[in-house]
Amino acid sequence: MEIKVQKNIMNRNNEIAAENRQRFIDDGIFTVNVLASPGAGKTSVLLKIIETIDGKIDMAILEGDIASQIDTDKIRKRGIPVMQINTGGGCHLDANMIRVSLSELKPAKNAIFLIENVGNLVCPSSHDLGENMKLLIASVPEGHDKPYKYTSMFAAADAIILNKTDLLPYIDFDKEVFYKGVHALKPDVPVFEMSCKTGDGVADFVNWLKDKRKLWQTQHTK
Ligand SMILES: Nc1nc2c(ncn2[C@@H]2O[C@H](COP(=O)(O)OP(=O)(O)O)[C@@H](O)[C@H]2O)c(=O)[nH]1
Ligand SMILES: [Mg+2]
Repeated sequence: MEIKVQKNIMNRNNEIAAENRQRFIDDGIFTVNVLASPGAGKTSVLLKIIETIDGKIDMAILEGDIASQIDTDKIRKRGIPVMQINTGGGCHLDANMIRVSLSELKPAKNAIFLIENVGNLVCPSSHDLGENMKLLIASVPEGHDKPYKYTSMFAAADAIILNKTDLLPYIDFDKEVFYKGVHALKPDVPVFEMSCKTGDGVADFVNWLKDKRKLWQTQHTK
């Protein structure tokens, strides 16, 4: 019985995700679902993207957290439309939360819409939001073994950022082991090494993101 209820919930989530996806196509909104464990650097990466885009493309941000407005306050200071969803204990965002946020945020046509999901490497990977891509942020202090332990999350990622590379000299992080684990799950996934502290790797990633958006717009929008 419980399994049936769960199946119905997932079916409904997927229906709403499909509606969100259509809305994104209709309005040319390129949507990125940002996934990571707590503290990996999701908000820091969003701030770097905002800084690099520098107002040249409209943006909107949705912040998902169990509690608090902390991340929303950081984004709001940059003058970008932002909304906070507190799940009150829920470990992931769902498609309906995105639908509700769209009517409040009203992202501009052709905007980049970044969704910071709740920090964990388990549940968010299995909930389609209607996004164009899942961006996974791993970070050096978490260790090189994470692709071996959180396989569904790494397998679901369309792109991976390895953040906090400024800490590589201080932490036993074996990049070769990390990349081997990543590529065993997804041989072609792009991986961007980045430090939000020094800014290394930010421009390369944002250029790639802009190219992805352009390609998607030519393929999917009128
Ligand atoms: N050394 C270092 N610290 C970072 C980097 N990126 C983020 N941080 C720090 O890591 C902590 C968590 O970052 P935050 O962006 O809030 O992570 P989130 O919980 O995934 O949104 C903060 O103290 C950041 O300043 C980085 O590239 N290098
Ligand atoms: Mg955050």
